[in-house]
Amino acid sequence: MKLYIYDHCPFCVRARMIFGLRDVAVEEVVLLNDDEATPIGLIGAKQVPILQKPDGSHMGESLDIVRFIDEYAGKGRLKAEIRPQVQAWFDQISEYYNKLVQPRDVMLGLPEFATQSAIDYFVGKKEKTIGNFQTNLSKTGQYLKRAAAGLAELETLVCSPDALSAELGMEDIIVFPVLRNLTMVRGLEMPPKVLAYVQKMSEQSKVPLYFDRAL
Ligand SMILES: N[C@@H](CCC(=O)N[C@@H](CS)C(=O)NCC(=O)O)C(=O)O
Repeated sequence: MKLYIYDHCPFCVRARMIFGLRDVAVEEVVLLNDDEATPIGLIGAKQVPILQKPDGSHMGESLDIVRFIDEYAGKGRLKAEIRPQVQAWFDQISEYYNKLVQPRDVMLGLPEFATQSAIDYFVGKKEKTIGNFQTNLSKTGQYLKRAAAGLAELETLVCSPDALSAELGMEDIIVFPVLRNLTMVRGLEMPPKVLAYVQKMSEQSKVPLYFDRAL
């Protein structure tokens, strides 16, 4: 199977996680961010992740890919329920998440931004939503304060380093990708249970963190 991704894409991390967690082999293909022809040719939309299934057909939508591979692997099933407090936590990160992460995405040397035109495509698109990247970078301190309050709430919801809830589930699939991306923000301090969870989930899912290149 092949999985078309961008490294920075949290929806792609959802899909990457299930391959790691269930130990299913996959070839990851990183597309350039301004490559519209490939995804549109595969699923009719400029969007990743895209999975090429064993029968050669293609499937989009991260959660559909997660459910498909979870069933395909045949090693138990992810718990479907998401606690309302976890959903509420996820819903409030939009206040600061994109503003902290998107300006940094293009500064990390990621393969989807290997060309200037790929960087320009992303910056042009995302600045329409969050505003100027440099301005957002200069406001890092204020976003970090909000992030710290959010992470303190999440700390009370972490059951163990192995899974957010008592067993692996969709909670992990929605929460880990955004925590993993926040590891690219220098100065962001994760409370101890959240940090242990992120490190263990990165190992279990085989999705690397960004701590070593945080900026
Ligand atoms: N609902 C989709 C959302 C996927 C999505 O929004 N992917 C982003 C990357 S994070 C994308 O491909 N955006 C188009 C672009 O960057 O031009 C899913 O869960 O797979």
